[in-house]
Amino acid sequence: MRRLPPVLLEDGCPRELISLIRTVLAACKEISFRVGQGALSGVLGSTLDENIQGETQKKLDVLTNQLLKDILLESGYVKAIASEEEDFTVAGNPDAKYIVAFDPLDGSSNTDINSLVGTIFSIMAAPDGADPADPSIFMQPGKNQVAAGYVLYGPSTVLALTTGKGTRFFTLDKTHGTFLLTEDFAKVPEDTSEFAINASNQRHWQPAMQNYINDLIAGDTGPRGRNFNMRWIAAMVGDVHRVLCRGGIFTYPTDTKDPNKPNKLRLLYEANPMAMLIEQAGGIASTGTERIMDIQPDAIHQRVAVILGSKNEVETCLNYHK
Ligand code: AFP
Repeated sequence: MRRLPPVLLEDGCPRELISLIRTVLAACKEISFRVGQGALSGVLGSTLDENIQGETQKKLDVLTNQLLKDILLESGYVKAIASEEEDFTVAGNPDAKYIVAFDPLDGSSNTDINSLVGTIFSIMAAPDGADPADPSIFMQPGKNQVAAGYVLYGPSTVLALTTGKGTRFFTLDKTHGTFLLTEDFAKVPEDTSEFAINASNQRHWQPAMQNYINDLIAGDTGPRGRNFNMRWIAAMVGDVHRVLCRGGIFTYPTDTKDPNKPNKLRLLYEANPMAMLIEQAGGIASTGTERIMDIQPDAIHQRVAVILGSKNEVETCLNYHK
């Protein structure tokens, strides 16, 4: 089986970018080990702190953030980082070419129940001569990403990666500590009978999403004329992985549950990297009104509505929003 660096070299990926991706993955291997140790390493449960977004931090949120932050900043390959668990961006090497935004442990509420979690990352080029301490270097649309991926810590540890030449899966060979190519050019099936949404929020959705989901649930008794199944992992990384593997539609739509927080998922380190992986596998990623990767960000922790997955099903959902 082919290892990650030669695969990326064949794609013509710049050596410095490959080194940066390998640096991210070095941290992910350590995270995979710590997550796998579970209760044995005393890392389950919550801290007493909240992050800037008012969410209680799990011990593993703090630990994985520190791991990624230290290894990236020490590597010299990054000009700056932005993390879900950092209030502000952190400056790195002024001479480095790249900036990295990441969610160190997506779905961390799953840690205590031994369910799926993952690390999501997005890499962009820093503007020439930019000040590493200037957060505006991250205010670039997702279409500027040069690489995006996640590492899913499940029964096996799987990397989904794109550098703009398709989406590939690599599986961590834990004996040798190497990521081996296990699926070249993943393709999201265009049609699906599976949807993923937190249905407990139904009464708070906008009418378009209410109508779309009602029609899915009506199945062969409704206008769709066929039955749909539902899945919800409560970790975007797990839900998106399923969509990449066998198709589906995943959405976290706008809702009115908390007027101060109409959207849940973060643009820079959740929606954008997942959108690039999905588009590179032939799917669609939209907010309901625009392509996610076209959004011009205005804040590091900006949130957006997300509708992504199988092309024909996402288009059907978007028609309800017109
Ligand atoms: P955490 O990382 O705080 O657990 O949040 C995960 C997440 O942002 C995303 O990965 C899930 O799709 C979504 O939240 C789950 O949200 P619900 O709490 O509504 O199930």
